[in-house]
Amino acid sequence: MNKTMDLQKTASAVFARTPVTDIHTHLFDPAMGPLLLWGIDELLTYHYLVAEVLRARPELGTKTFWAMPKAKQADLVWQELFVKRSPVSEACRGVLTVLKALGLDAPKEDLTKLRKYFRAQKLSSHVERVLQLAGVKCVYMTNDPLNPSEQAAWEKGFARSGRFLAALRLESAIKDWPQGAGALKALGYAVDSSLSGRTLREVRRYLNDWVRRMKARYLSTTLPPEWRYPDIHSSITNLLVKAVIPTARERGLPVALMIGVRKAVNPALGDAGDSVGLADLAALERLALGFSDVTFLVTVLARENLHGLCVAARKFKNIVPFGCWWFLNTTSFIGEITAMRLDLIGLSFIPQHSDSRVLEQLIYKWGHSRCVIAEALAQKYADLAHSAWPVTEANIRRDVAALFDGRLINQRTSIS
Ligand code: RAT
Ligand code: ZN
Repeated sequence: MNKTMDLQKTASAVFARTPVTDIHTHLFDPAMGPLLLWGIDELLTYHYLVAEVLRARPELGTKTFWAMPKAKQADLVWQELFVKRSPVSEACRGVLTVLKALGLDAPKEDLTKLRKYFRAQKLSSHVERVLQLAGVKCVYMTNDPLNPSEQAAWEKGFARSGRFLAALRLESAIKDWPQGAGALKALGYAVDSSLSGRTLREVRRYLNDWVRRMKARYLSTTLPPEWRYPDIHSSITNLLVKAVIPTARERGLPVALMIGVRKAVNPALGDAGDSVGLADLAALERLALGFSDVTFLVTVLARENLHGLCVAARKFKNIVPFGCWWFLNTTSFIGEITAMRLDLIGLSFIPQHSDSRVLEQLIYKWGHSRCVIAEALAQKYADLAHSAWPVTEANIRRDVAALFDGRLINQRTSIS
């Protein structure tokens, strides 16, 4: 590649042509029916925007907001955050990116017309179009067998789409034990609150059964900032260490840990009510050391933890940092985080996941991420060119594929 070559353009163009594997979303296989959220009302009532509209209307009671029908909530969000103010936040801009990509003229269309457009779509072709516009090859779902509607869909069975892969989510079963015990019992697992040997065996049986049934590719859970390892008094640590990790190891699957969320600090806000806290990464390092043949896909919620996570990954090859999670999924943070990861761990991380909850969000979450990740990569290639290292388009293609095709999920880590 000659020196005048515009690395930024090349990196962006390569990236635009590289289909990504989105390793964490809350989307569902279209065959699972209403579980897959899509359309303008869902986009506007995304919990990120709920938090923002309640700030715009501080006198409005949260209960009053939740009592409104979804379309009315969406009307309010549109009025307050798009009409009365400029929609500058990441989540607001995201809606505009989606509408533009779908060929809709947001400022000229009112919600009625936008609703009409979405109502006219046939879901199967709309899903394909959205994936194509987002440049996404396949997405991982977040699958919880203890969610009654999800359980019913799995038990009934459906023709799986190759685009929607499964990941078994663990909180409902193992967090705040023995809260999950009742639901496990109802499914026929002979657990009790004591975490005795039989209970652990039964939890493992539950995990094995559902990994098999869903063809789950990894097991995942969020963890609070207070999570520690070792910790003989903590039920979640005991369940992780004695049930989840042994099952993952036996089946050759990774465990995804999403650390640093403080759940329901403002319960009235529902999904929008969770907050952030600083994780103890020394606990993660001890876990990685103790289970050196298990891959841990790790994301953290606190910006202050990102550097420590890169350092931990340098020490433990079985830690794979992934994504810019939730409050860090904004263009300014993605740029900063990606540059730091490239500096510290080269190409051995998964730069982003979308966390989309509404189908069309794939378009903006990947659109916005692609721009800044391409910039961060281009800067690295410019540095290499400056050091007289030949940067070729083929090499850029190879690197971008390694970052985004999901291969790190399947990497095997041998015992140290
Ligand atoms: O980013 C989000 O939408 C959060 O509400 C959570 O879903 C988080 O990503 C999680 O998976 O718990
Ligand atoms: Zn999520």
